Amino acid sequence: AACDGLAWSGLAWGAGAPATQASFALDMTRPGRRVDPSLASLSYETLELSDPTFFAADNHGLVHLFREMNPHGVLRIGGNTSDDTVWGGYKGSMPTYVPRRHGKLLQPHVLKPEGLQALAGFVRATGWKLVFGVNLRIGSPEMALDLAQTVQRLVGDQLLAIQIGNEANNYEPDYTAFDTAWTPYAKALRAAGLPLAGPDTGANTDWVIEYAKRHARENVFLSRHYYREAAENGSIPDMLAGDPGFFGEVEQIMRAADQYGLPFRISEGNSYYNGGRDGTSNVFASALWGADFMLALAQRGVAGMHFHGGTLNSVEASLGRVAKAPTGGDIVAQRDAMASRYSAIAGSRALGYQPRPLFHGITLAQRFAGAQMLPGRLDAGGANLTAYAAKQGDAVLVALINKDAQRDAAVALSGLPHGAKGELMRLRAPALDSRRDVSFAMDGHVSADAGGACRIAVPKGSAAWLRWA
Ligand code: BDP
Repeated sequence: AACDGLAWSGLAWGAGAPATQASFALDMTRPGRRVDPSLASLSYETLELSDPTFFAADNHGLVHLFREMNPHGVLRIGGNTSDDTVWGGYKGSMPTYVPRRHGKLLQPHVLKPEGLQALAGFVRATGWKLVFGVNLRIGSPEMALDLAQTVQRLVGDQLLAIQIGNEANNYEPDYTAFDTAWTPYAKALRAAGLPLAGPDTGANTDWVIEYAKRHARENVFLSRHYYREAAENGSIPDMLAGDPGFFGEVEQIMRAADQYGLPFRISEGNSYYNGGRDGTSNVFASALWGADFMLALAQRGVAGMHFHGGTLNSVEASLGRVAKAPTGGDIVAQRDAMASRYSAIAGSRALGYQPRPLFHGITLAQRFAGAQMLPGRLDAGGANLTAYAAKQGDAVLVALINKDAQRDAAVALSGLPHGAKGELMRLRAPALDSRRDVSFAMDGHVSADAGGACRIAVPKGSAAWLRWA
């Protein structure tokens, strides 16, 4: 059929091995969740604000990549360094405070007003909304209020919420202790009319549910973090195997979120904590992981996924470590070395910025923004293949993500609008461990037959995105 010929053209197939036969049958009759336009979002350390030229309106390269990723994104500022930071604009007294990371005593970072002013300009230039984290660990609601009010004054309507504390599960013994520490902050911030979100816990689903029960009315969204594992345990096969257990937790949280009418956001996360894993978090496999992860979240109704990243310096500092960036190589390698392992964006103001492989996976999933997810029946034929579909106005979207390192897949799609014309984009790279030469680009047109069927080739370690008009 015409559909086969076009879809299969121009693809390099593996050495003779026959493709795995897979099928994906769309069900147009039961539309599911609507994908929030802010699905593709980012998270950065508070320490990033110590360089007021980084998040700045005239840091054009960074502004451009944010806008390219998502014109409706949300920037979350926080991480460990939010709880290690004192607000330089605060004139009152505060408790004596010595942050500790991995047993090491640290000097608190001082956030200067210039950093916040520049951030406000960056937020305006990108059109992104802002979620800003204040220091809970220090136990000073007064300082947090002063900081949050300053943020609100500078950022205005683009301030989506203030979060209180980062992963308090790492320093409070239990939920009750967290709630007790959180309450005076929340009272002060609410009294000043500031919007709140939380609990921004690392991995405690029960905290999110308890928080929803107690505080739903005081919050604009619910949040927790996600990392698959520690960097030491990371690998490409492990990352691409997926994490089905986590989606069970997402479904539990979504039941509470729906009950209380609040959106749920993964306010920070990435493949592997402890800064990400070199050769895994920063190679092409992470693009397939990221696209699949975002769409699996969107299908369950999660409003936003904030990929954590930023400079190597600030992420290493968040772990109580000092960065030693490798030097040398061409400009691409030099920019790559500036960024934390899992960052979706690499580079610096002086060297220029460039998308990491993950960035391209994020933009694939973000093409579902505003669409309504559709259920489908997938028979992956034994390959590590995932499939998603959605309705976007009159168009139907399909994503086919072949995370398999060995098996090319031939996917028989059915249930498409009869005779529909489709455009095909492919996300690919020379290999799963490629650090560069990743592309997400148009690869021609395909049309469904009179019965609404079409076969699409998805080579191993690649993804296809289709839009049927
Ligand atoms: C999270 C912290 C963040 C770290 C990250 C990591 O919030 O500050 O950079 O882990 O370990 O728990 O990579």
